[in-house]
Amino acid sequence: MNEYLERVLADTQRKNSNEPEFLQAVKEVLCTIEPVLDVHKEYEQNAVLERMIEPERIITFRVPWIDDSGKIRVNRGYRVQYSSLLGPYKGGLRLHPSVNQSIIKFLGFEQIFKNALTGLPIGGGKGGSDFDPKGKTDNEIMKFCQSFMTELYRHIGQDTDVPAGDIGVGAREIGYLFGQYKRIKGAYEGGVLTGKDTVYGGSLARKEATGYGLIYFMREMLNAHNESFKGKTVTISGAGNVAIYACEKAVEYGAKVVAMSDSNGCIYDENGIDLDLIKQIKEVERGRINKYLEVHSNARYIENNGEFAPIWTIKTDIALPCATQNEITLHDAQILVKNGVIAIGEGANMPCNIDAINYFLENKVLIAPAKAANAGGVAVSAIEMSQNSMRFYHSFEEVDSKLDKIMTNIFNTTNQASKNFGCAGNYVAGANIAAFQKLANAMIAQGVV
Ligand code: NDP
Ligand code: 2IT
Repeated sequence: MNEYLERVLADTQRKNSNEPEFLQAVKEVLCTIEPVLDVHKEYEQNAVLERMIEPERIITFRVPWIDDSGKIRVNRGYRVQYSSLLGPYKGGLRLHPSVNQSIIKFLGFEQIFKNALTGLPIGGGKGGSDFDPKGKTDNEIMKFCQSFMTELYRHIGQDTDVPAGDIGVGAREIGYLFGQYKRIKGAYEGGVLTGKDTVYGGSLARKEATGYGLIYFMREMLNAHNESFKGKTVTISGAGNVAIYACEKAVEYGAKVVAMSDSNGCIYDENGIDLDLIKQIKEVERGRINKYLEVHSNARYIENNGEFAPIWTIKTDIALPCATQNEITLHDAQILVKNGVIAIGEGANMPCNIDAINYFLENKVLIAPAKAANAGGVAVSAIEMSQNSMRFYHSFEEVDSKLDKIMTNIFNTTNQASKNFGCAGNYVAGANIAAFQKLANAMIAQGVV
């Protein structure tokens, strides 16, 4: 690393020493952009990195709500408005007990790069709460969402900040949040949230977008290396929104998905996962994945032992981490490589830690990096915003074909950047470099603000 990068990294570490996930995300970017900074001295002269790393604004707030037994509960809410360089702040809301400022900041930081890669007019932000949706009734989810929005509403708007879903937030939660926003504002601002149900303003293909987009990106990446999904074995962690639709499209392209998981354990079905059953268990019943065995007794269930995720010990050609951050460690990467993995597709945000990424790169495993590969969700969110502004809807096929073009374009941009800066085939560096340059140039153009 050059002197500028080292100084910025040291400053960031000093100021955020209690935020490990945030520091990890920053470090991953800083480790890859040196070739750009060597050529473009104006970035250092304009303090581009210092400004890019510091969020424009962080909002934290109290979220009190009353559970079904009448007890008062209190959670902490967050919205990090990271960067408005390219458009309104845009990014999801995560509801999970692990949520804290470090996690929301890492997600917000990555979001600004991802959104830049889409080529659409969206800045970056992220939010959420340490509220645990597991085991809560519909009524409790609604109470929480209404209280959360009663504070958040004053900070968002269709031209300022547009939240959407992430872990624990899907169409049900977005509906409760939207209803409360509309009630407080007394106006129908359709584009203030995305991921809405299609009955009242959501976009067709938003639900499928992140998973399908991941597979479109990987199709291009594999193709560039004379490979494809056809006949390949695939394992997918998670069984949520991203995992389910990645599975659907991978199977459509001729792959055999043999394993999926949730936070308790994974199922292995050598006949190929029955995705309709997974959708029934996860999207309809909101149950645990081991229910799969009640229908397919031939399948195996391997419970998490607490330390390593069992899914990465299963032999596979392609692994798609689609659950959460840091789910693939160096230990997991070593097993995957030993078992002959050829490609990793990051459906989740920051699912591979830095040691795992380096190990994959050293062993010539292709990596589709999260900031590029899972950008399909936010891209269709931006298309949802444009439909809300037009007061007009596209068909499923229209949105899906726009998504395919955007993902193909992101692959081409990423690939080209990796070639231009001497790291051909390293798409982690390519994505960081392409996004960084776009943000840096916009920042210089807009002056010191
Ligand atoms: P969902 O809530 O729909 O599903 C999350 C899945 O991951 C569940 O199966 C869940 O299991 C599992 N999971 C969550 N947290 C953990 C954990 N700490 N340890 C183990 N397993 C866990 O979320 P999404 O599918 O929407 O999101 C998955 C990932 O994709 C996240 O990293 C998110 O940031 C990223 N992403 C999402 C996008 C979107 O459009 N939704 C867009 C781009 C990225 P369990 O039910 O047991 O908790
Ligand atoms: O991480 C992500 O890109 C998302 N959770 C989706 C964000 C969005 O605004 O659709």
